[in-house]
Amino acid sequence: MKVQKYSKTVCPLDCPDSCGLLATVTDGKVIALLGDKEHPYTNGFICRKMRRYPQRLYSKHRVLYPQLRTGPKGSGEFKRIGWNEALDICAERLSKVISEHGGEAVLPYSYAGNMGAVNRFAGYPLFHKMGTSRLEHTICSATASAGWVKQCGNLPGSPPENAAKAELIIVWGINVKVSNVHFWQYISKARKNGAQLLVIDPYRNETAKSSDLYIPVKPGGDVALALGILKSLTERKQLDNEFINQHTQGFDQLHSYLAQCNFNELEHQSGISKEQMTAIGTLFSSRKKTFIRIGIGLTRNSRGGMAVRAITSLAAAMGVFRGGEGCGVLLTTGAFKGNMAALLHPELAKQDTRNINMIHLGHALTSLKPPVKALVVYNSNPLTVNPDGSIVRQGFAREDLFTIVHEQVMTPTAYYADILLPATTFLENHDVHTAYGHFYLQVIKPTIEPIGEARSNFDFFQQLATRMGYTDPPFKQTCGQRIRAYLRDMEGIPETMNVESIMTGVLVHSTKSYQNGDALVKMNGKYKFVADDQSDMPSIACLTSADEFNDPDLRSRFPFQLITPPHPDLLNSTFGELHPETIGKVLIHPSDAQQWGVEDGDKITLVNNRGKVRRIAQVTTDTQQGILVAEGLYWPLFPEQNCGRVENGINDLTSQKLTDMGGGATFHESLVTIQRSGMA
Ligand SMILES: Nc1nc2c(c(=O)[nH]1)N[C@H]1C(S)=C(S)[C@@H](COP(=O)(O)OP(=O)(O)OC[C@H]3O[C@@H](n4cnc5c(=O)[nH]c(N)nc54)[C@H](O)[C@@H]3O)O[C@H]1N2
Ligand SMILES: Nc1nc2c(c(=O)[nH]1)N[C@H]1C(S)=C(S)[C@@H](COP(=O)(O)OP(=O)(O)OC[C@H]3O[C@@H](n4cnc5c(=O)[nH]c(N)nc54)[C@H](O)[C@@H]3O)O[C@H]1N2
Ligand code: SF4
Ligand SMILES: [Mo]
Repeated sequence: MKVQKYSKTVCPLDCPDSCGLLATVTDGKVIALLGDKEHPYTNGFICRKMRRYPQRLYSKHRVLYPQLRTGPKGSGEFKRIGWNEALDICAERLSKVISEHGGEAVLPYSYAGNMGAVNRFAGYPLFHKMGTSRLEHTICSATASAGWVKQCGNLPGSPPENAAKAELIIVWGINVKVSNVHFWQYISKARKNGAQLLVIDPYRNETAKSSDLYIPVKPGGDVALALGILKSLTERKQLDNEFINQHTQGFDQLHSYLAQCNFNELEHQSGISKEQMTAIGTLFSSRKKTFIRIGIGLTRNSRGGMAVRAITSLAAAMGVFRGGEGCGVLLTTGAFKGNMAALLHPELAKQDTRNINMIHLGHALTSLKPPVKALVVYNSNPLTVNPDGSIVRQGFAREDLFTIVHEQVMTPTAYYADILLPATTFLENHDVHTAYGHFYLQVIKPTIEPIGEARSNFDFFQQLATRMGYTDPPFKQTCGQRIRAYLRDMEGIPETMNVESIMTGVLVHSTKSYQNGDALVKMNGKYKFVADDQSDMPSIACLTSADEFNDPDLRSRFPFQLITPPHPDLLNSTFGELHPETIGKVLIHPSDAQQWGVEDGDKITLVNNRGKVRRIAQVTTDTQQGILVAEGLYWPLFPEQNCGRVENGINDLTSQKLTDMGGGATFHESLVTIQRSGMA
């Protein structure tokens, strides 16, 4: 007879929704994943990617046991070894690098393949102890956060549920229907009651297609657009003066700046006419209950931090931060604040060591001095997700670089490992999950036994630390002990709960989920139009110039602006192995297609000074003239017969240039040109 059970867990992927899941387990195998009906935000449904997760769990691409490289770097030729031998080799090689070159010659590389707090940060205690170089985790939200903090301090984002009662919802630089699907339920509710949905994005994405008004801003043109709307509202005296007087400071300075700003320049930078800016302003001022959902997408360019600053300044001047029914501004929720030291154990570090921005991985592996001699990768697939891919590959191909990769599936990065180690998935783990798109927290227990010889990040790093001879207390902790230490004194936990009750797996709603206005009052704070920190950035939101897009030398060689947003089938590069033959599409405007002799369905090559990549042209007015859109970080395994594995991906075209704030990546600011197939 079959034994069937249902188990609650949480989606571990780097998605704002952090869904509550219900796993169906038959005879020890997960056969289905559904949305938890008792999780108010998940509301019983999940995205199509995650419904396919059981396929990924048991896929032939899963890494099942430790392996040692036998062929050339990148060949994927390995032999099976045992965990004991693997740990011995790792400890021996890392110790040798440290004794010959110092701890800073070791670079840990990780990101958010697993958002569980313990497993995400599991490597830190060991790397602190070893005195390795430190990776700056800037690839995703660092710019957005820096822009937010500059103007809003530690103000949390509004509860997404507020949007259900809004009269106007502005979706700014986020493809809600793809990358934040559960927010759509509140948009739908609001629209049933007559709300308007305004979408601001360089291309008509899935969300824009379902909107009432779509504004095709130029990539990086959001500062000019936000300031243009604000200028027109200021001139027509339609600001929320009461809110400005009570809850903000420094508006006069922005007001003077706006007065001398020229509409021609605002139009030029944003691509949006003064009339349209005025129309948006009218919509804004006529609907008191406005909710603004700001995406991270609009920050992945050289004006990205400033864009968040300009949009929040617009929101503050219109009193949207007042909160209350239907009102709010949400970038990330900031729902809980746990004891990070209990995860990272910085006290184990004897001294500060050098910082390496992950965006500069290519540089770090090829030309940094003193060089990186050992690399430990977990929770990430840098060969696909990191910008300037061809340089990153050059680094990974170095014979003198010792590379450990701890992975679930055979990713492009895994191919380049010297030692490849099998990682468990969240279904095999113990952990705790918070979210950046809602206000819930939940502890998860393993749903099934580990598959093959997979081990969690936590177990791997604890065992490696022991092998290295380290005996400090953090290396003797169990996973449960570390979760408890993190939860102790966490901000946002209701007084009626304690660590042990949370450990049972109940759903916890943050006490920090107040309205923005309340938050300002509770935190005794004000929205600061004039930032009071001492950085070299301008103190108010203002126009700045683009980096790559304004470079005349590059523009004359590479006439198209390329943006590279997510695809609904992938989560960054996760799930790539389920699409082994997909090279992905690139959207091109019909007039560009005609001028360049490109037809719908043609395989074209996108080229720039950094690399080239092939994509299938989709000729459509969903994009603007001069703007190419390549959705999805595909890593095709077998694109064409006899072609073998393809190494390059869309990030061969993106650069190691940094954003204006927070040291983030300019994923949506690359110039390229087109070659048709055969010309490549
Ligand atoms: N299906 C799916 N969901 C995902 C992901 C995924 O890969 N696939 N990734 C997850 C992760 S890690 C993250 S960080 C989030 C990211 O999610 P988002 O915050 O949505 O950010 P992006 O995905 O970079 O881009 C979103 C939108 O920003 C637009 N955009 C690009 N440049 C500009 C600009 O200059 N101005 C404006 N106004 N818009 C611009 C893009 O065209 C795109 O429509 O999504 C998460 N969810
Ligand atoms: N061009 C372009 N590039 C981008 C983006 C873009 O919009 N455009 N988006 C960027 C963004 S927002 C982000 S956040 C980054 C994301 O970059 P990454 O964090 O690298 O994200 P993924 O591609 O999802 O790769 C995560 C990997 O971790 C593995 N993994 C999952 N769980 C575990 C675990 O428990 N243990 C171990 N050892 N491994 C695990 C998965 O199998 C997967 O291969 O990509 C960035 N790259
Ligand atoms: S990827 Fe996002 S929407 Fe899909 S199940 Fe996970 S948290 Fe939910
Ligand atoms: Mo991200």
